[in-house]
Amino acid sequence: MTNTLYDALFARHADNPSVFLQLDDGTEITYADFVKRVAQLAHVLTDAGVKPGDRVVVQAPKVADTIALYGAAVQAGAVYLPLNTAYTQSELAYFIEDAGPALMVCDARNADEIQSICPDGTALLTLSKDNSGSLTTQADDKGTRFETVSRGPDDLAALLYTSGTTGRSKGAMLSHKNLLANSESLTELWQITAADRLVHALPIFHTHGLFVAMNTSLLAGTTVRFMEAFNVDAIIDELPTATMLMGVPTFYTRLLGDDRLNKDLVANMRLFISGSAPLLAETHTEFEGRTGHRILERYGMTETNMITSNPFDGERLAGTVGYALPGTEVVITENGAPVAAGEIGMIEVRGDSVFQGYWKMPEKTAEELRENGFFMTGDLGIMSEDGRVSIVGRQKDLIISGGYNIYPKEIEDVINDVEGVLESAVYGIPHADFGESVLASIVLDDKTLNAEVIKAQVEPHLARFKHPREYIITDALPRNTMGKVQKNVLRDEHGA
Ligand code: MLC
Ligand code: AMP
Repeated sequence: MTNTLYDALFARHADNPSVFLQLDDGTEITYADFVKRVAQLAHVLTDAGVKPGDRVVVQAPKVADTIALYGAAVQAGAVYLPLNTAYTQSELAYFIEDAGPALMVCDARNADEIQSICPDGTALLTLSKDNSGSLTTQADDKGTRFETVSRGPDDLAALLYTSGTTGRSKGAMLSHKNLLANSESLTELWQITAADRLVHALPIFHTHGLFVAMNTSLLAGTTVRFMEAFNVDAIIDELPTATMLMGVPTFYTRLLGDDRLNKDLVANMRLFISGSAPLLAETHTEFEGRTGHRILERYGMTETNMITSNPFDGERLAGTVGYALPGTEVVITENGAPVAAGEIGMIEVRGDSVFQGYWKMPEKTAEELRENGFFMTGDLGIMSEDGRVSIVGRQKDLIISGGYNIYPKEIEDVINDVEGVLESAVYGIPHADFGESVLASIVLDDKTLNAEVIKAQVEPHLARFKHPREYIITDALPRNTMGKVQKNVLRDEHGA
C-alpha cells in the first residue's frame, strides 16, 4: 500500500530511535514512538467514522498529539484541516459548514459550543492542553499498528483556509504531492539533517509552523524543541543547544529587544529563517551585527507553499526574498504578460507545490489559477536579471500583523453590519512589534452611535488578532475620482 506523504514523512521513522519532539515539560518523544501514536490516532479516526477523503477539522492546542493527529489523518487517507485557536464561534461556524467534516477535534473547554454548530452526524472528540480529552483516552487503548490507507500524489492531504479579499475564507486544497515536493526542496536547500535541532515556537495551524517547519523536520529526522508558545526567555534558553530557528519577523525584533542575544549565545546555531511577512532591512542588519548571522528570508503562501528563498550558501540580501525554489517557476507579469527584469508586476508561480484549487469554489479558482498552471499571488514584485525576487507591495488588500493575515473586507463587513453604521474602511498602519496593526475609520448613519458600542458589537465575531486597535469616527471616507476609498490617505493621516 503506498501513501505518498505518509511513506515519506512518517513510515520511514517506524524504527527510528532518535528524539523527534522535546516538550516544554522535558518529555522527549522518539520518532518510533511518534509513529506508533500516529497509528493509534488513525484507529480513533476510522472508529469515529472518518473515511478516505473526509475532512478532519482540528482546533486544538499545540501539543504533541496535535501533530500526531496530522499524521493520523494522512495515514487514514483523510484531509487535515487545522484552524487558528483564536477563532471565535462565528468564524468556526463558517469553516465547519463549508468543509463538512466527518470529525471535529477541539479543546474540551469549547466542546459544548462547537457541538452546537456542528451538523448532525459530525463526530466530536476533544484534546486539551493538559493532554486530556476523549481523543487521547480513546487513542491510549488502540493498537500501535494501522493499515495505511493508499493515497496517491494528487489526493488531498490538507485543506487550509485563507481569508479572501472578498471577505469569505477560501479552503486551499493541498495534495500529497504539493506538500511533499515543497518539503523536499526546502530540506535540500536549507541543508536540514537529522543532526539539526529546531526551535519551534510557531503555531501549528498555518503553513509556516505546520508544513515548512514540521514537514521538513519529519523528512530529515530533525529533533524539534516543540514550544507551546512563543516566549523570548524560553528561546534564549534553547539557542545555545539549537541549530535552527524558523520565525516571523516579530520573533526577530523581539529577540533583538533582549540584551542576552549575542554571538556567544548563538555560537551553535546554523540557520535563522524568517518568513510570512516582510522582514525590515534594518532588522536584518541589526541581527547580523548582534549575532554574526544573516537571517535567511523566504517567501510563500498557503496556496503555493514556499515560493522563493534566499540562498543557503550564496548572499542573503536584506529586503529580498531570494530565488525561485528548485522545481518552482516564478514570473513577474503585468496583465498576464511577463515584464522585463527590474520592472514591477504581479508575482505568479507554478510548480508541484502549487495547490489544487479552492474547495467548492471553481470560479474563484479560475480567477486566480491560470489554465497554464500559474497562480496569481496578489503580491507585487521585481525580479533581477539573475532571478532574485523582491516584494514591493501587494495588489490584494491585506494586512499582515505578526505573521497573521487579516483581510480588511472581512472586518469591514462585520462593522458595516452594526445598526447605525453607514460605511467603514479598515487598513494597516506600521507597528513596531507586529509590523502592521489594524485601524478602522467609520462613517455613521446614526450620529448617536459611538466607537465603544461598535467595538462591543464587532469584537465577539472576530478573533482577537483581527480586532481594530482603534475605531475612528469620521464624517466621510477619502475617495478618488473613481469613487474608490483611498486607504493610503487614511494610512498617512493616522499612521503616526
Ligand atoms: C497576538 N496578538 C496579536 C497577534 N498575536 N495581535 C495582532 N497580530 C498578531 N499576530 C494579540 C494577542 O491576542 C494579545 O491580545 C496581544 O496581541 C498581545 O499578545 P502577545 O502575548 O504579545 O502575543 P503573542 O502571543 O506573543 O503572539 C505574537 C506572535 C504570534 C508573533 C508570537 O502572533 C505568532 O505566533 N505569529 C505567527 C503567525 C504565523 O505563524 N504566521 C504564518 C502564516 S503562514 P490582548 O488581548 O492581550 O491585547 C504564511 C505563509 C508563509 O503566512 O509564507 O509562511
Ligand atoms: P498566507 O495567505 O497566510 O499564506 O500569507 C501569504 C502572504 O504572506 C503572501 O502572499 C505575502 O503577501 C506574505 N508573505 C509571506 N512571506 C513573505 C515575505 N518573506 N515577505 C513579504 N511578504 C511575505
